[in-house]
Amino acid sequence: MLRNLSIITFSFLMIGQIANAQVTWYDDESTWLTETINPSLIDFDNLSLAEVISMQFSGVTFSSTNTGQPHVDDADPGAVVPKSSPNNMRVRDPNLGGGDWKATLSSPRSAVGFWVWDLECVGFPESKAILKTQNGGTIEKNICEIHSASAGQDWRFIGVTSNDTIVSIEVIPDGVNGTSGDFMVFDNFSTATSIQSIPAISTWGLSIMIMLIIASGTLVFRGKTT
Ligand SMILES: [Ca+2]
Ligand SMILES: [Ca+2]
Repeated sequence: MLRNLSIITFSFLMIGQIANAQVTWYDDESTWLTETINPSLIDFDNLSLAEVISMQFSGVTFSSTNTGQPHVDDADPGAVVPKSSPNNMRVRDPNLGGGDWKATLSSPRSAVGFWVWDLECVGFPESKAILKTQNGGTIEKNICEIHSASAGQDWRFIGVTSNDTIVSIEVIPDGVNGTSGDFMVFDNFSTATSIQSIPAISTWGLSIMIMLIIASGTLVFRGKTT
């Protein structure tokens, strides 16, 4: 009976952990790097100019939503200088020159980071990222809450870590499919394993240990009464 109770408690502990995915957002790459291990960088620099960005990279598939059409672009004299040369990832939308994109992860990773050029939170304050985790559902974040003071033509880092495996991240500039909106360019997309996800494994171990102690206590108790 006691052992059954411990198994049930353990199961609830598992469900409780994965049903409450905790995420942390970062505006600074160096801080994000200290909270992650084994980062893997996609810099788009080995692709051809104007190439559609899709399935070229192991573990990550880029796709278009709302006609974002992520594709390769290079330096734009007087405006965009890639974060890493020669290429960046550009999106387009027939209505405004911007658009949104989605990165779907096929490898189990719990951290994502990327750089965005020309995020404007003055005038276009509602740009957002939509994060989906394996067991924790969908988490929406206004990226202007990460870079509230940003305005215009500079590179800004946006990172996130989770205690749950990340399935996908979608970025939607304010005004997509409207008559005007915030045009952006992206570069240096990274995935990693979040340190935040590692304590969960320790907690699982602790739960298993508690279950074993209770189970062994039950056996001792039974031994004394038979
Ligand atoms: Ca690049
Ligand atoms: Ca812009």
